[in-house]
Amino acid sequence: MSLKFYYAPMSTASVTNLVLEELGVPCEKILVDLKKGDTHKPEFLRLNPNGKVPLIIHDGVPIWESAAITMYLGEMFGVAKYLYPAPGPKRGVAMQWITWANVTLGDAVARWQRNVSEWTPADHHNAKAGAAGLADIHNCLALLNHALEGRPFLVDGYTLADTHLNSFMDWGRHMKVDFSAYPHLNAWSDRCAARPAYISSNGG
Ligand SMILES: N[C@@H](CCC(=O)N[C@@H](CS)C(=O)NCC(=O)O)C(=O)O
Repeated sequence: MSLKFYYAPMSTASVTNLVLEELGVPCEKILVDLKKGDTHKPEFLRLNPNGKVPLIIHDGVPIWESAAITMYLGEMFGVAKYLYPAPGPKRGVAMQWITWANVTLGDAVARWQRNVSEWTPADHHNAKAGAAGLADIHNCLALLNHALEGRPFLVDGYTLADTHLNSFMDWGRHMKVDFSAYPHLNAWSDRCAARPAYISSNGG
């Protein structure tokens, strides 16, 4: 079995890094420099024409998009370790949360960031669109807080759906999003952060 993982620190690849840590699957990690434009070089684009990390190559086959990677790695390596549900409705619930993280929450995040952050030129900013993105982030966090009321994790015991979605919370805290109104979410996030894989991957 060969598994390569192309990553950059403080990027969407952090989600995949945590997933791989949880699974304990041996892989070759390949650091790419986003500032130097490594993901737009021909040798990288041949593997991922989308020009982004994360990218994994499993037994010679490139797979990109973090949600697909989490679900794929869960299916391949997570079921036997009770970190990903076997095929069936609970698998569906895990896929739902992973997809929701990238599509619904991810869209709100992208609209907020595009309109306020220093990574986008100031003349591309639209304050009202940025505020609407942030409001939608809070709608998502309220939904998640409600879903976690009275339950320890998203699907029965801890799964890679928790790993994946909690990684977005780390990013939100890094970006100084106010989480004070979401006690169930915060308690869940603390449970996720107590995992040995999480602690080791964060240098704790
Ligand atoms: N939808 C993609 C987003 C990946 C993404 O945006 N990666 C960024 C880092 S956070 C990247 O590689 N950017 C390099 C570039 O666009 O030049 C996923 O979830 O994998």
